Amino acid sequence: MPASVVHLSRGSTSKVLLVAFDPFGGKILNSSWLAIQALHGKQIARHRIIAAQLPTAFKTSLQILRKLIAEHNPALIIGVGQADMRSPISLERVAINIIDARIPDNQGVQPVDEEVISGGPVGYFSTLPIKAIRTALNKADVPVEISQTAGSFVCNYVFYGLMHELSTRKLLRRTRGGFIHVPLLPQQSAIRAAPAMPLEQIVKGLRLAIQTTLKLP
Ligand code: PCA
Repeated sequence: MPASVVHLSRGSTSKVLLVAFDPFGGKILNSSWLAIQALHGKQIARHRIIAAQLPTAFKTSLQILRKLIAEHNPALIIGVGQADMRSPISLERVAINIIDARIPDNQGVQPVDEEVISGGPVGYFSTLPIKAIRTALNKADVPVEISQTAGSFVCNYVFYGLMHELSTRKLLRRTRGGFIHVPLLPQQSAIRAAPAMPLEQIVKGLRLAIQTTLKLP
């Protein structure tokens, strides 16, 4: 059997891995996790969606992400996180090699001015087609923006760690990846007068982002 047939028969290229986070900073919900859970098991452009939760914690989050990548060998990996003060869906352009935690993570760790990967490049660009995704969301009336920073907390840490894996591991050369921040849900923002977006709209935006990416070579 030719190698390509073996590859396809394993179905290893037909998955999309979505990872999001548990609640952090004293909150009881995380909109990113609720949104990707709604997509778990669904088929989009002939790919099966796998949604997994990461702890909002440095170290453990990346360890789990690496295991998930090895287990599923996905064609596309998107990290999704909650951004408390943003009203549109934010398509992150770049991950940076810094951790500067404003609050402790869920394991009480608060690194300041540390590198994500010691000696790694300053940054990695998302390999999602962010402009095409923006166009698709605009057409569907889902508020969207391109963001130049994923912050310096656990989301940027996971985003950078993901892009580092994709660019340094031979087997993942063709795997695309990126990060999307989503707003709070209305029930979360009411207390804090922060911007919000209904869950269905966040899910619609993520679905379109996945679809758009898979349709482009
Ligand atoms: N948002 C945080 C970490 C987990 C999450 O959902 C962040 O933006 O870093």
